[in-house]
Formats: sequence, structure tokens, C-alpha cells
Amino acid sequence: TRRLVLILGDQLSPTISSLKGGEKAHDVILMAEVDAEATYADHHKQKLALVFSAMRHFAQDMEDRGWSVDYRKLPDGVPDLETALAEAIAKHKPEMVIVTEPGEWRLWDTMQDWEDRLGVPVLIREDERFLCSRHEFATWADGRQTLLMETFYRTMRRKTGLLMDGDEPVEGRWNFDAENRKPPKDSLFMPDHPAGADDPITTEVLDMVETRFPDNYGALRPFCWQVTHEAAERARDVFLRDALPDFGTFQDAMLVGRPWMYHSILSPYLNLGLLDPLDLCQRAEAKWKAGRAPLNAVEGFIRQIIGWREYVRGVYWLKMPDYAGSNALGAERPLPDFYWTAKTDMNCLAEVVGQTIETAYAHHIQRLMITGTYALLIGADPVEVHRWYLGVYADAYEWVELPNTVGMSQFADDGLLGTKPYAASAAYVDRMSDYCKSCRYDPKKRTGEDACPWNALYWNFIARHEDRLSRNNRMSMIVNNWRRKPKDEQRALRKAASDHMAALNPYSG
Ligand code: FAD
Ligand code: DLZ
Ligand code: SF4
Repeated sequence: TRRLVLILGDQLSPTISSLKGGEKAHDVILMAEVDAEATYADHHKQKLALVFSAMRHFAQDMEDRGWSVDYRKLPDGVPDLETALAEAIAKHKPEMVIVTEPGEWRLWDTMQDWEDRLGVPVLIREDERFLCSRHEFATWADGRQTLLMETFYRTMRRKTGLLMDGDEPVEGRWNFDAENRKPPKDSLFMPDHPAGADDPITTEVLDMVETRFPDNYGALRPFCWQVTHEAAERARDVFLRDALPDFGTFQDAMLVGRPWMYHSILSPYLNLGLLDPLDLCQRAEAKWKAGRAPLNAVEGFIRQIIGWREYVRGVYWLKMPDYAGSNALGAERPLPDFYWTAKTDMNCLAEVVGQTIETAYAHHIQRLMITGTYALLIGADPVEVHRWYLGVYADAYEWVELPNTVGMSQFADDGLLGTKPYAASAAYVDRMSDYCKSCRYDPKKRTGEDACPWNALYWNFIARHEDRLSRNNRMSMIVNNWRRKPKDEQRALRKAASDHMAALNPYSG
């Protein structure tokens, strides 16, 4: 064997850089289901099944294309990737090992020692599936006072030529968010979400996950996800045809029992390598050019992918490993048990956590403004919040999850990513969803038995961080509103919040 090419579980692209220049006749691909990767987070059962089934299908596909694949399966897998490599090196005796850089710092750090420990040259190549390399992002960030996403996004628009008219944005504007984010209407027609894979490989994997990981988070069946390139492409085409036109307008809306809304539900496929981000954006742009989707929807969608997705990855690599321990607000409370059980009489949280348990999915505003904001308001420990998000979603990998959680949602990086904390009271939830309509609490009341707990928690949060927030341009008005409140109202709000928090129970498994 000339080269042993290690392909990780989220590198399922036939054009992955580790395979460049490879020769089917002489090289061997190694793929391994290993305990270390399956257990470094409390992965949702559906996430485990998605990763393993997609890995097995990809291996099959590569064999059909003429590659030799050495595939290690759980439950009889190996403890970790290094052991899998060591065993494969002994078996195939390669001249060298090639791997594409991993998405997570944890593995990157381990890989630095592989060459020494394995006694074979190890070549780590750049992951070319991203539009902006780690180096390119570092160059962009160098010397900037603030790392504004919007500035970065414009650079990416120019680089890709997406929605550009020469050097200018089409229709003269970079961003159409002013037309987005409308509250939901009851009578919306919502596209169906395609049923998950149920081929024999997937069935075998689901059974294995049930037996091997019975105590992991979430419900395994019905399985919601696609596991091949072809099926992910079909899901993509259905989204582009049926949901993209309304994506922008109702991007932030939430409705009881409607987990998917007009979102693409494509993040797991993008992150695994089943879909290519640039190709997806070009297809969305083509819908606008053909008059099939409005610009506010298409621009908003493209911004999430070439803007936010690339930007958070850049920040992650720029700031790791210290970023993972950020805790600017000194938050230390454990997450309450209902993040695992969905058993709470706060309807918004019961809905979002319940849907998370059932599907391993929640859309951005549900993650940011329901589970995220509540954790922020009660002062939950950002590391614990991060562990939760890293486990429960089908699309969760640290490079994208950590900056969204620690930075955007918990403000633990002191505003590096977002300019202000995403604190909100019940008024926001009531405006953007129908959750409050069927809740036992009243979103308009601040204190009293049926007052929504979010209101007291919100003011308590403002009070707790009064000094810091008063120095923030975007928050100082709210701090002044707090300061103008009569003392007895302030006391009542703070007492209601501390009573609520004292009654929370940590999860005990
Ligand atoms: P759509 O709304 O259809 O958006 C299209 C695509 O844009 C997504 O598929 C995704 O690839 C990209 N995108 C959108 N928003 C973001 C964002 N803020 N950051 C990066 N990419 C974005 N996304 C993950 O992929 N993995 C995670 O582990 C993850 N953790 C998150 C944790 C928190 C606390 C928050 C607030 C957000 C997190 N996100 C994460 C971002 C976002 O919520 C998801 O990408 C999105 O909900 C995926 O659903 P979708 O494919 O239907 O997205
Ligand atoms: C997420 C995941 C899981 C659950 N299992 C495996 C595995 O058994 N083998 C593997 O190669 N990759 C797996 N992955 C994906 C890796 O965790 C991912 O490559 C790293 O976190 C880097 O992003
Ligand atoms: Fe959530 Fe409060 Fe609305 Fe109930 S009233 S759904 S707890 S915001």
C-alpha cells in the first residue's frame, strides 16, 4: 500500500482533499466507528445513527467506485481513531498516512502527535470544503478591532460572486433582513419534511444504536434523516422548490407542533459533507434569477451559509482552545432537568426541548431565543450549556456549535461574536410564536402566580449585570428602564426570579 487515507465521519465527500492525487489500485481508505468519537459528547441517538449510517453508505459508495476501504464497525469497533490507524498501518504497511484536517480542535491537537507515535509520515491537508481557509480568516481578522460578521460576509460575496453585479451587490443592497423576520400566521401552508431513511443499512445501524447507546439523549425512532448524497440532494431540491420562497419572511417564527417551518433542515448534510455549501448557494441564487424565489429569501439563506457558517468556523479556529472556557458573565448554575425531559409548564421550553428530543433538530431562533435565552437569563454555566448543544442536535460539531453557544447565545465571550446579549422577556416569545397561547402562564404579567417567569428572569438578568450592560450602547436604554422602576417593583421582580431559580433541579440522569 502506498497511502492510507483516513476519512473521518464528517468528511463524507468524494472530493475530500485527503483523496486528491490518490490511486485506487495502490491506496487504502480507512474509516472507523470508534468509541471515543461516539462518547465525547452525549450525542442524540439520531445523530449517532445518522453519522454511522452515512459513513457506511459512503464506504459502500467508494467501494463501488473502485476504492479499497478498510471499514471498522461498532459495536466491535476500536477505542479511538489512533488505535484504528495503528492497526491499519500494521495490516496495510503504508508509506504514509493522509488525512484532511478535522473540524474540531480536540482531534487536531491529537493529530499533531500521530507522526511520532505511529512511526509513519502523516500528512494533514486543508479542508477545502470551506470557502474561507483558517489562514485566510486569520488574515482577515488580523488588526481588526471588531470582527463584524457583516463585513466578513461582504468579502465572501465578492469572493464567490454570489448575488453580485460586478463589484456591487445585486439591487444595490447587501442585506434584506428588514423584510424578514415576520411573526407567524396561523394559516400558513407548510411544506412536508421528507421521511427519514429506512434502507437495510440504516435499520441495522438503528438497532445497533438502540442496543449499544440505550441511555443517550433523545428518541431514536421515527428516524428523521437522510444518509446518502442522492437523498440529501432530493431533500435540498424539495427545500429550494417549496420552502425557500418563504424562508426569509418567516425565518424567526415559531409554531406549536411545527418543528421544520420554512427552514432548509440541511445543516446535518452540509456538516457531514453530503452537500456542498457553494453548490447549494448557487442553486438558491438560480431560483432567484429564474423568478422562483424573492431576493430577501435567497440573500438571507446565502448569508447564513457563506456568512455565518464560515464566520463562526473562522472565529473557532482563531480563538481555540481558550474559547471553550469563556465565561464573561461568571455564570455557574447547572442546566435544569427539563432540558433532558421537556417536563416543564413553560410551554415554549416544553415545545422546543420536546421537538429536540423527538427530532434532534430545532431551528436557529428556537436554539437562540428559547433554550439559549432561558439559559442566559438563569445564569447557566456556559460549559454545561455548550455540552448540551454539542450533544442534542443532528448537526452539532464543535467548530460551529461552540461559537454559536458560548459567543452568540450566552455572551460568555464578552461580545466578540454578538454586540449584545440575546436577553428577551416573554413579549418576544409572544410576538414570534404561538407558544404563549397554550401556556399556563400569562406573558403580559410580571409578578404573581400566573406571571410568565421569563419577565422576572429578564429584569433580574438586567439588574445582575447592570454595570456591564450600562456600558453597552445597545443595552443602556434598557438598564435605564430598570433604574427608573420603583424600588418595590424591583424587589418583587428580583424575588420572583430567585424563587423561580431556587425551584429548578439539575438533571441527575
Ligand atoms: P437554515 O435556517 O435553513 O439555514 C441554512 C444553513 O445556514 C444551515 O443549514 C446552516 O448550515 C447555516 N447556518 C444558519 N445559521 C447559522 C449559524 N448561526 N451558524 C452557522 N451556520 C448557520 N449549526 C450547526 O450546523 N451546528 C450546530 O451545532 C449549531 N449549534 C448551534 C447552537 C446555538 C446555541 C445556536 C444559536 C445556533 C446553532 N447553530 C448550529 C446554527 C443554526 O441554528 C443551525 O445551523 C440551523 O438551525 C440549522 O438548521 P437549518 O439547516 O434548517 O438552517
Ligand atoms: C460525530 C462522530 C461520531 C459520533 N462517530 C464517529 C466515528 O465513530 N468515527 C469517525 O471517524 N467520526 C465520527 N464522528 C465525527 C467526528 O467526531 C468528527 O470528525 C470530529 O468531531 C471532527 O469534526
Ligand atoms: Fe414561554 Fe412565558 Fe410564553 Fe409560557 S407565557 S410560552 S413560559 S414565554
